[in-house]
Amino acid sequence: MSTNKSTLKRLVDTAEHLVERGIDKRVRIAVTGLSKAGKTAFITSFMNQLLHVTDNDQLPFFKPAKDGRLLASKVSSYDELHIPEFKYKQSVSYLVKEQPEWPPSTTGISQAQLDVRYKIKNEWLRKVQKQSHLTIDIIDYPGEWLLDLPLLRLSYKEWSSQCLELIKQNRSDSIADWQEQSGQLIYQQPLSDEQITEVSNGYKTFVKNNFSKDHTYNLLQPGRFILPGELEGAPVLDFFPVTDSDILHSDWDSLAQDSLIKTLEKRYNYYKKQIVQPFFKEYFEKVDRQILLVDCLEVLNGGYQNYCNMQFTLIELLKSFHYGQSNWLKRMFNPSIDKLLIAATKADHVPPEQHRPLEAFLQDMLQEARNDIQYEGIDLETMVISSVKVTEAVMAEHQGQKLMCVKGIELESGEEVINYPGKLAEQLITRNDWQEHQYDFINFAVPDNLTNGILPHIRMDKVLQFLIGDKFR
Ligand SMILES: Nc1nc2c(ncn2[C@@H]2O[C@H](COP(=O)(O)OP(=O)(O)OP(=O)(O)O)[C@@H](O)[C@H]2O)c(=O)[nH]1
Ligand SMILES: [Mg+2]
Repeated sequence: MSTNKSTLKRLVDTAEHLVERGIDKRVRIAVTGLSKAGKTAFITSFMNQLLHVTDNDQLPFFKPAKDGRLLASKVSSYDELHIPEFKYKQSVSYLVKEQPEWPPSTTGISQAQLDVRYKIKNEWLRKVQKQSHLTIDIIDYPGEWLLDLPLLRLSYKEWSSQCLELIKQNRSDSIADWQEQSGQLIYQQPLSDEQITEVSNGYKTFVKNNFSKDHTYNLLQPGRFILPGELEGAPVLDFFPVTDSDILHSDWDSLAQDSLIKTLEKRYNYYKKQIVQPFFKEYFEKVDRQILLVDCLEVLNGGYQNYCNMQFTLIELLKSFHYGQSNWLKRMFNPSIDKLLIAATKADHVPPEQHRPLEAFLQDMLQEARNDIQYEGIDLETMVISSVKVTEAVMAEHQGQKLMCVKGIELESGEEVINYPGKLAEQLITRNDWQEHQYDFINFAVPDNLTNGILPHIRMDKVLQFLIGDKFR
């Protein structure tokens, strides 16, 4: 009798083990986006919606929640102890405190881990086990560092040529200073470390100035030149591109190892190998799902050149993440991203009737990349979302016409305003298309009424459904 019992128990244990193995227990999500795209706000809201999943009636399109199958969720302590924890509580407290603010810009890496317990739906699996859990990993990092990803594909010469092109397109005073300084260098001869540091500092100033200048979205690299983090002042950041086209087109093979050009090339390769590669290996290697957040509104405000810059930068970034078998990153790190969501963030700046044209604009901007990725058989969607909705849509008079506008607190003035940002065109491809349209998107502050704990949003339920809905089987 007892033998039968123990056999039965063993069988049940084995069946449960098989069920556990058959269910995905873990999903790692890469939140990608340039600086200020809204990554931190997104992660905060994503966690907030899930942590309130049992009392959250704002998630009609997140099926497992709607079906009442999500039982509980909690922030769990992270098992990779060397990575700092994402400060979720602190992030939410910025939004809900007495004088609310947006959480500050990110300066280092942190990781969040959420556990969700749920009722199993699959009737076969349910015969053995009623419940399971899913662990969700998300990382947050400064957008600037993402800009280094494409460097992994570029040699020093290729990177220098790319820099030269970007400099030609985006002339500025600070580059003129640096070009004068670097124009005097004799690349075929050695240069002292002190002098290399000096010229490199000039290049850093140019990169920093240009980066912070009204979101020009240039692919200015290295990202650590803009935000060095713990590498501030480290010699690994002492290099710069060659932007002299004669030198660029010359043969470097015969140059001495201690020539300036070879030294710069070595430092560039060192930076790639010691800084960029480990960063991406650690944080993007095991990614299952990806969301790319795009701030289309800044671009619409900025005009044609900004549009071209952002388009180029995002396409380069997405290329680095290519999803098919032949991809370099896949070969190197073997990631397996099977779903990509490209989302226009901050949709609460736009009245709802303009969400569709905004999505069309986003689709158009990334048409080429979307085609390539879809070709690889990846599940790809575009959406227009707001992680934290801080405005409301109102009908108001604008230049003698009754129009749908958005009402909120203007960030700059702290005053309540009604804003009509302009009529979004679905296609803004040529310079002429851009000249016909003027946009006026303003930044909104967080109102002081988000105190009930659940952050208002636009389509975060659809985001949850797309990114993790299928994991609750
Ligand atoms: N109205 C509105 N504004 C948003 C929303 N999400 C982000 N913002 C605004 O965008 C700013 C930047 O958002 P973050 O989440 O800090 O952006 P980030 O991508 O984390 O930026 P870095 O950490 O600098 O890389 C915020 O301070 C807000 O002003 C949103 O859903 N609605
Ligand atoms: Mg951030």
